[in-house]
Amino acid sequence: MKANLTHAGIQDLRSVLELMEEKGELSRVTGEVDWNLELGTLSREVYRRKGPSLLFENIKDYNTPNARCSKLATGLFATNRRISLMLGFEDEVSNRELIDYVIKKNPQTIKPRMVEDGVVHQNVLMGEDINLYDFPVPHWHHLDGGRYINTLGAIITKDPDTGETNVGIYRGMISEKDKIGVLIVNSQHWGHHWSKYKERNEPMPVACVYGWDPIMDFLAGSPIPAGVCEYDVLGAYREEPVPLVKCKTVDLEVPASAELVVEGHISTDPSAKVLEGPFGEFTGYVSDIPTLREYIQVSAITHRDDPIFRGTLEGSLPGASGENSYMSAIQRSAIAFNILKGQGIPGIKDVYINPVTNGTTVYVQIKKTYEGQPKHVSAALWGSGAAQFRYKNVIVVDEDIDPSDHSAIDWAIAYRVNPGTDDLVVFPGSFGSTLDPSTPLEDRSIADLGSGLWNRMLIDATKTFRFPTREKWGNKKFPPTVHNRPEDVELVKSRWDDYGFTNWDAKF
Ligand SMILES: Cc1cc2nc3c(=O)[nH]c(=O)nc-3n(C[C@H](O)[C@H](O)[C@H](O)COP(=O)(O)O)c2cc1C
Ligand SMILES: [Mn+2]
Repeated sequence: MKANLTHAGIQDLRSVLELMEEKGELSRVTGEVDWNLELGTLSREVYRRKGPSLLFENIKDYNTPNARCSKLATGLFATNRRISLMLGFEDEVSNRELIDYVIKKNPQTIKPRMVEDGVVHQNVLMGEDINLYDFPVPHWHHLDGGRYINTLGAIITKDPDTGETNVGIYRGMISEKDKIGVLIVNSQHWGHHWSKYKERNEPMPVACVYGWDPIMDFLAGSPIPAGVCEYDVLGAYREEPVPLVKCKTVDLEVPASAELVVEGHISTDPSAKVLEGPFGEFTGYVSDIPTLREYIQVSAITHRDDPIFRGTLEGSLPGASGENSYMSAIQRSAIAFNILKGQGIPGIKDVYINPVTNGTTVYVQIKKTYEGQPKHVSAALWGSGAAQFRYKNVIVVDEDIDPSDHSAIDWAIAYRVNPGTDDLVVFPGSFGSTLDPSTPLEDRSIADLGSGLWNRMLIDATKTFRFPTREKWGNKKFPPTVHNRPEDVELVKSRWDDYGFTNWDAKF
């Protein structure tokens, strides 16, 4: 299936919602739904049933004629078919085709273009008019510390030294009508910027963009290398420059046809803190406790007429993974592929991530030509900045094992791994996730360590080259498997209709 390379027609969130509706991938929720827990609960139940993306049109307290914002879109990424459509394919393509497309596009760039004005500035609110509670931000999950406004918002910041812009997704919770509490992890790109603003003792300007071409979110939620602006990569995906407008109160640029933008600053005053957390995280576990953290002091809100808020229920659970999980599985596989190729490791055949781990576990299929190759793979992945929060477990398999087939993986681990040898390698004290509940709390303290610490694991489930060859195994180091010989299969196939099976009408 060919990608529609011009990505034509997708200029904003609305055109994607239309596309999804046309393709039977969007359901409007017309009955009243409460933003308070009901909307999140319903989202989970829709994920569990592999249901459509949703446009909520009747949200409690926001369904009055004078409501500033009455709609919320969610679930746009929660299947590979929807990701395929969003990237411009006509219908669902295979996991591998998606990954190949992303591998090709992620390293490309086209610079954005500035435009004078855009519909994002149809409404500009400042001063007393600023009220985040005017927007139907859900209290997604009962264990969340509050209403998380930043779940699928693209957060824009600039490097104060180089002026480079970064676009990333980082959680944020409404704490007052003009304050969003945030969790800044130093190793994330806005964290790099934040460290520099702190050194300068200057507040960091921030813009939060909700609802635009979803490829923006697809890239903002993924580790595009530091110093590469996600807007530039987005331009390459669209094959045209991203049209940006200047913000009203901060020196930052946002897409001209975004639904909603919140502008503000994060103060470097150590006493400027609000309570943030806990949050139902991507791991499927609730993380941390209410903690005093930095906040975005809102200086302006701008939005289109009749804006559509964009957000998502976070948290992967077996059988009920959401948007972040699906998009991460594709992006993190493609990024791993690019890292391995970039390191010049030969024989990389496939990379697979099951959405439920968001990339915490990654399977790499290789054509093995040297014994140290699986270690070469894990070292390259763990040495990359993209390993923040990801690639904790690296499982390397041979060519005959389909990395997306769990029965094949289980078989390889059962019979190609000899625990107690270097088939199983643990790399302790590496940088890692602050959110993994299997890691002790003291190793997850951002305040003390700047980031999390992770013990990482390689399972080398490839056939070892260390055994001697044996003549009766055809001069191989491993015995032959009991797969049928092709010539025997041919015989059975040719005689299939003669066997006279009763009660079974299978065709060969
Ligand atoms: C829905 C969603 C929510 C996310 N929430 C957070 C978050 O709260 N904190 C965080 O550090 N990363 C979060 N991420 C992951 C980051 O977006 C990801 O690491 C990305 O690479 C950050 O951008 P950067 O590489 O430019 O720093 C989230 C991703 C998605 C898709
Ligand atoms: Mn970045």
